Amino acid sequence: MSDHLHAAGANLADAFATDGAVHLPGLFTDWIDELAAGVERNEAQPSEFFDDNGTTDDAGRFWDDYCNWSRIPEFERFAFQSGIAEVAAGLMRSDTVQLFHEHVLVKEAGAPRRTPWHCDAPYYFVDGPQTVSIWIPLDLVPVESTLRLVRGSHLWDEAVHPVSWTTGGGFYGDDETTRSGGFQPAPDPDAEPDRFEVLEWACEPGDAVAFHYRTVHGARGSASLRRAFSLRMVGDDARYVQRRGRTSPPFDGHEMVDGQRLREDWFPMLPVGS
Ligand SMILES: O=C(O)CCC(=O)C(=O)O
Repeated sequence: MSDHLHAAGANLADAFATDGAVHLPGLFTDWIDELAAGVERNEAQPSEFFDDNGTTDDAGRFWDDYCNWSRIPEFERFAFQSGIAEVAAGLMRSDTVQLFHEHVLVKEAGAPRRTPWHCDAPYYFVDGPQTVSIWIPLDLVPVESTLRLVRGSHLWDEAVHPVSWTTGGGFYGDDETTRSGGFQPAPDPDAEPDRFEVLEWACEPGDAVAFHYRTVHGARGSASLRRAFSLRMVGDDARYVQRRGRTSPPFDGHEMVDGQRLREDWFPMLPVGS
């Protein structure tokens, strides 16, 4: 697996730096069953963060949950034993890789619900040039329902204003949906194809799409079951950032302050180069 990455390592890291997203075919094929068992366990034993995003209709739910790796052994094994940290280190060009959290996103067959265009960084209390989420579909994903990413958007001066996925209102409790406070409204890349280039790859189960926390992304609904496991990691230069409102995940009582590295007892270092 690492051989695959090493073979194209420098090119991939260059593409990640320029585009803010890369497709890594077949990287985790050996881990599909393990991750699928974890997703099943997660659904049977949801956390307080489990959310069906308002999709209660029979057409197919879009549910998500996160921050469960320490109680779901399949997720913990994947984070520490799959070699994913090696991949993250290579892409971020970082010596260290720290686990932020994992996120499961499931669109049941027929789920009409889109994933709105957004970028993750403003929802998080950590930021920096070296960040990466690695999104791993566990099912065949046609291009119509795959993750869609705006090429180069991680380099924009203003991040996209964070909003609630269910209400569309300002995530920090603000009502602004227009440009303000260092944010810009979410783009509509389909309406302006000359302005925005969308990267989107049909995926086999076990492929991976790696993207920067500032890369704007979204997805359409899904005609077929689309289970995805996303592991969020940070590198050497990522630091705690005090946001102007709540964050997602919240991690209540963390006691970190602006400029600190994430505390290692909550956000463990992952093995790199072992
Ligand atoms: O799976 C999706 O539809 C969206 C994934 C996503 O937003 C993420 O992993 O940050």
